[in-house]
Amino acid sequence: MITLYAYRWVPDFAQGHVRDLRVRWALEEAAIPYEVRLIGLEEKTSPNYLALQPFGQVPAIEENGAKLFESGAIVLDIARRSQALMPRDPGGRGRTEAWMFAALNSVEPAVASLGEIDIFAAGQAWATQRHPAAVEAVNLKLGRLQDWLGDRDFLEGAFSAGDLLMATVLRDLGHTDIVEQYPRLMAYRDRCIARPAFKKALADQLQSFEGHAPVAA
Ligand SMILES: N[C@@H](CCC(=O)N[C@@H](CS)C(=O)NCC(=O)O)C(=O)O
Repeated sequence: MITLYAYRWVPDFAQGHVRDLRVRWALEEAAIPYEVRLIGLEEKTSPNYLALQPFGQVPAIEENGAKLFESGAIVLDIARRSQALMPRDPGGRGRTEAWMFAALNSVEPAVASLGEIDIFAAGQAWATQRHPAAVEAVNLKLGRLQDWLGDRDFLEGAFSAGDLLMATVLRDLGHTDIVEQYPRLMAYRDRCIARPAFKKALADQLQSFEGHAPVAA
């Protein structure tokens, strides 16, 4: 049985966006059962946890003694087990992997940079100055992505792990209205997150925070 490590609690802005969501979603799509081990934020840098996730982050998984970290690597591992996330033929596999890398390495950095500016550094002089260029960088990626999508429902025919990761990255722009400026991209994101597996994964992550807020000293 896979054990997924996730946080017991995170601040409101992060709830529903913590990256164990990607793993939960992939496991739901693949219909692979799993259990969740919730850790406190203070536990993420414990020697035991660092042996599992060298950077003290979530997600990480353990299965029969085998450990894996990085949401992309874990989703890839799950995708390799299920045609619900990745076709069997080498060409189809390659295209799925390319879109997984594209989501995490070509689109997510621009999205994360804007999130850093808007959420973590809001109001700071450097952030205000950097904001227009960060928005432009996101627009550049989203425009290209929308062009690629054209009339497709998904990036490559059927839904795959590439769509799963791309949709989670697009969701992280939820504090802005940028995706809404790209109607086909917005429809694509909404098509992905309308999937029952996503809804279950999201509900499960949100549910895990309930009753776990830190008590003020
Ligand atoms: N590249 C890593 C990033 C993981 C990551 O940033 N995790 C966040 C939660 S979404 C975290 O644990 N943050 C706490 C920290 O960095 O100390 C992955 O995709 O797994």
